[in-house]
Amino acid sequence: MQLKNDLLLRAALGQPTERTPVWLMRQAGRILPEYRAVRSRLSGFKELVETPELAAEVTIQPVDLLDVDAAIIFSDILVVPEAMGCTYEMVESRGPIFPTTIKTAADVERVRVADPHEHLGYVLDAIKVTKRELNGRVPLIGFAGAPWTILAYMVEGSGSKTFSKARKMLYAEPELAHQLLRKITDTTIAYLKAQVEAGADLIQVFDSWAGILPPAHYREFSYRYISEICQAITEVPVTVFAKGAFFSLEEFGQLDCQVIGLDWNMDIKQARAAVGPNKTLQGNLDPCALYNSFEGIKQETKKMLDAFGPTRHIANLGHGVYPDTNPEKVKCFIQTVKEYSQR
Ligand code: 1CP
Repeated sequence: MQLKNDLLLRAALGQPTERTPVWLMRQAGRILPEYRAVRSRLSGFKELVETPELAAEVTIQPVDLLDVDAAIIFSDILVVPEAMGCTYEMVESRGPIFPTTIKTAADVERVRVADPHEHLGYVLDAIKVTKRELNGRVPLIGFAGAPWTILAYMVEGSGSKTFSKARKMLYAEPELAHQLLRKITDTTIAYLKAQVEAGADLIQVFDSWAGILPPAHYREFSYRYISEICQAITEVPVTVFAKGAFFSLEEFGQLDCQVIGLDWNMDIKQARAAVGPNKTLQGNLDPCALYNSFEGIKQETKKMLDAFGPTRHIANLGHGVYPDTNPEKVKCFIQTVKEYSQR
C-alpha cells in the first residue's frame, strides 16, 4: 500500500520534505472527548487495548481530529511484561500495578521469552485493522518500551519517583538484572519484528526511565540492549526516545537507528552537536507550553522550528501530551508547524 503522506518516513531517512512532519506522543488518549466516549463504554483500559477494532478506532481518532502526520498504535509498553508472565492492572487515575513483582533468581527463571504471535496477537491484529482503515493516509508507528524501562516496572511493581527497588537490583544483583534484561530484549525484538510484519511503518523505543540512571549504569544496563534492538530492526526506521538521557546523546549518534527523540530539557543546538549530523531529531516542545495562550504557543513553536532547522526534524512534544490539555491548543501547535515549516 502506497502512503499518501510519507513525510514522517522521509524525514526519518533524512530525505527532503515539503515541510516538517508533526505528531504527538500520547495523541491517542484522554485529551480527546471522542476517546473518553469510547473508553467510558468499556470495563477499563485493558479492554480497549485488547480489542483490535476499538484500539484501531482510537488510534485513528487523532488523524481525523488533529490532522497529525502519523498514527501510533493504541497500546501500552506494559503489554510486554504481561506477555512474559507478569500481568498488570490499570488502576483508574493511579496508573499500573503489578500484583506480583520480580525479586529473586527463581522469579527471573519463571519469566518467559514470549512469542508475540501467541501472547501479543491482539496488538498485531490491532495493527492490521488500523492499517486497513488508515488506507495509506499516514504512516503507523509501532512501539515498545526499552528493556531497562520494562525491568523497572517488573521489579518495582508500579510507577515510582525513584524506582529504587529496580535500581537496587543493578547494584546488588547485576547478573540477575542482566538475565532479566536478556529475556526482555529477546521478547522485544521478536515483538517489534512482528509489528513490522503486521504493518508498522516505523518503530519507536521508549526509554521513559533512562534519566534516573547514572551514565555508567545507563551504558551497562540500558544502552547496550537498545543498541541490540536497533541492529535487529532493519526493515523500517527506528526512533529511540530516552527521556532524561542527555548524558548519552553522543553515544546515541552511534546507534544503528534513524531518529533520536529529545525531551524538553535538552537544548536543541547542543543536542544536534552531540548527536552529529546523521540522525533525524524528534521533539521537543515542553508539554506545558500548550497551557500558554494561542499566540504564546505559536511563538514557542516557531522558536523550536528555527532551532531545529528545516531538515532532519520531526516535530513533537518533549514527552506525552498531558490529559488536561485543550485539544484546540494541540491543533494550534500542529497547524503552526505545518504553516511555518512550509518550504
Ligand atoms: O485509561 C487511560 O486512558 C489510561 C492512560 C493511558 C494511556 C492513554 C495509559 C496508562 N497508557 C496509555 C496509552 C499509551 N501508553 C500509548 C498510546 C499511544 C499514544 O501515544 O497515543 C503509549 C505510546 C504508551 C506508552 C507508555 N506507557 C509509556 C512510555 C511513554 C511515556 O509516557 O514515557 C509508559 C511509561 C507507560 C506506562 C503507563 N501507562 C499508563 C500510565 C498512567 C503509565 C505511567 C505510569 C507511571 O509510571 O507513572
